[in-house]
This record gives sequence, structure tokens and C-alpha cells, in this order.
Amino acid sequence: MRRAIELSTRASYTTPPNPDVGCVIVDAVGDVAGEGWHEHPGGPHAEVAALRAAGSRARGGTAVVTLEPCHHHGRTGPCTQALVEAGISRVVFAVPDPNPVAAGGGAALEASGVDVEGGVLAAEAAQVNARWLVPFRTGRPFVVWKFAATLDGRSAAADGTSQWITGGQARADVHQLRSAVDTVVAGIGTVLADDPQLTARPNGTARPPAAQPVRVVVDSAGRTPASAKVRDAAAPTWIATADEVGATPDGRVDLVKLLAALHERGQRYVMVEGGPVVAGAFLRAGLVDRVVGYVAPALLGAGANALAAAGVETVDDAIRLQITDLTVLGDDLRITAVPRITTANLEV
Ligand code: AOF
Ligand code: ZN
Repeated sequence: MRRAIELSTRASYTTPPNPDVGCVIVDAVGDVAGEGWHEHPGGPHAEVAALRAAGSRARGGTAVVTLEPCHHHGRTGPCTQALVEAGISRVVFAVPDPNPVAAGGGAALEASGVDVEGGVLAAEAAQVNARWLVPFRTGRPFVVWKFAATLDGRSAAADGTSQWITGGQARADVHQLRSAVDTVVAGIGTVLADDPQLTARPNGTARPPAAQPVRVVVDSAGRTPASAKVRDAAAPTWIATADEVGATPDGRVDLVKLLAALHERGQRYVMVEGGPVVAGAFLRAGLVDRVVGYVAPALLGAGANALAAAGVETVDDAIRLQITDLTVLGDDLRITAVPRITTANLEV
């Protein structure tokens, strides 16, 4: 299962809105016969990819898969059927499928005479697939906070300049991440200071407007200028004001209501980027599920911090994170980490 979980992470930029799933087929004598993972929506599910790799060695073997096999005709056929037809005699899965249209695969396999065991390394598998699971479990989109900073935690120099703190590889990676999410959130402070366009331009070319994430400006008092780049035709935009979304007692956009409204509109994967104030508000509210920090080995000593007040007064209250991935991108480091406490309850 540990190997299947590892495989499930291979295409995390192209799988959304589908889940990240990995599968290992073990043959009747206990050797690995095939491995597979889900690549992109509409493509073969992990189980089918692994069955293809295993060929006839799947007969009498075991399928180890990170998500309960689907039991529906969606963009592809049901994996339950594919597993039975391949002669699989045992299925071990980690996390039950919460998707009502695809669920029930475990019971269906049992009814077909397959030996089924669920819940193996469930917490670990759920963490890796949290991007897909959190919306089912919480009724709000999964939220990733992305930032770029120097080693001393600054996102701009004393004179306000910030282009560029990280190198080309890290910035290209940000565009991949932006292409994977369906919503990009920025605060009015960032829009007024930097006038960002907030579009996904993987490999240097902008995606068509329909394939762009929705741009959301958290703009309590509706101050986004008519000429702001976020209002151009390159991507859909929602200027979220306190009047429209609902306000907190201090007159700011209520982020819980904002996420509920986004979920209502079908958004499932939100990236918060820019700036420190909005990021702090999301963190304070316990609404950040994953942090992705691009850290450059540079020092500024003065200038804006990557994060503003986040509800922490004393060191005992620091928002503690657990690192889930470290990747070197050119001269920079990408640190992925998960807060130990969010409003998303990932227990299974
Ligand atoms: C995947 N990949 O490896 C597995 C999935 O979009 P469809 O029609 O291909 O079906 C997606 C549903 O299938 C998904 O929501 C989940 O419930 C189930 N399992 N999906 O995309 C996979 N195993
Ligand atoms: Zn399937």
C-alpha cells in the first residue's frame, strides 16, 4: 500500500478534479506484477492502468489500491468489473470512496466472490489524496496557500520590489500548480499594490479563458479598480465583497461564507496567493489545508513578510506544520507542509 500511495502522487498537477489514486497488482505467488496511477480526468483509472501492466499475471492475484474501486460507468467503465474480469481474487484498499455516484465498489466486489479488505493505511492515503477528499468531507473546497519568500521569510525588498525572488524553475512550477487548481484567491492589498493578472501560463502560454482558474479578489469594500488586470477577459473573475458574501463582525469578507459560496458554484480546489494579509486571515480561521512555500536561498533583511498576522500571539500558539514533501527546483526549495489543525477532519 505504501508503494501504491507513492504512485498516487505522480500526476497531482493533472488529475484534478479527479482523485489521486495509485494501484499495485501482486500476482498469485506474491510478486509485483503491475503498477498504475491515475494520470488525468477521462484517462484510465489507477486499477485499469495497473491491470494493463500486469496482463495475465493478474489472474488469482491481489489488487492494492489507495481508493475503493469505483462501481460506476463514468468517463470510463467500472473498475469493479475490470478487476473481476481480470481474475483478481483479493482487493485491498485504503480509503472508502465518498463519491455517491461511484461508491459501493467494495461490497460489489465481495458479491462477486472477491476477498475485500478496506482501511489499510487509510490515514496516510487520505492525507495524500486530501485535495480530493476534503470537499466531500467538509462541504468546502480544499485550500492551498502558496507563497514565495527568501530564506529570511520576506516576499519583497524594502523598496517594494519582488521580481523575482525565486528562479525560473520555481516560477514555472507555480504555473503548473495554478493550472491544477480551479480557483485563485488574492486580497485587495495585492491587487492594489502589484496589479497581478493571476492567470495560469504553463510552459509560457496562457490557457484559454475557459480553462483558467476563476480569479477571486477578497475585496471587503469593493475597491478593485475598473482597470485592474484581474478584470481582463483572460479568465473569469469574482470580486467578492463583504456585502455580497457576508461580513465578519469587523466588516471583512467572511471566509467561511466565501468558501461555502465557492463550493456552491462547483469550485473544489482553491489556491490562496497574495498577499500576507489574506493568507493570515485564512490561517487564523483554520481554513488552510496545505502550505506550499517556494523558498529562495536569498536574504533581504527588510521588506514585507510572506505572512501577516495569523492569530498567533505567543510561541506556544505557533501554527505548527508537518512537512510532507521537499523538492529542489533549480536553486530554490519547494516545501509542502500540512497544518496539524484545520477545519478539515481527515480521520477515516
Ligand atoms: C479516478 N481515478 O484511479 C479512480 C477513481 O471521472 P470518471 O468518470 O473517470 O470517474 C471518477 C470517479 O471514479 C472518482 O470520482 C472516484 O469516485 C472514482 N475512482 N477516479 O479518476 C481513479 N480509482
Ligand atoms: Zn475506477
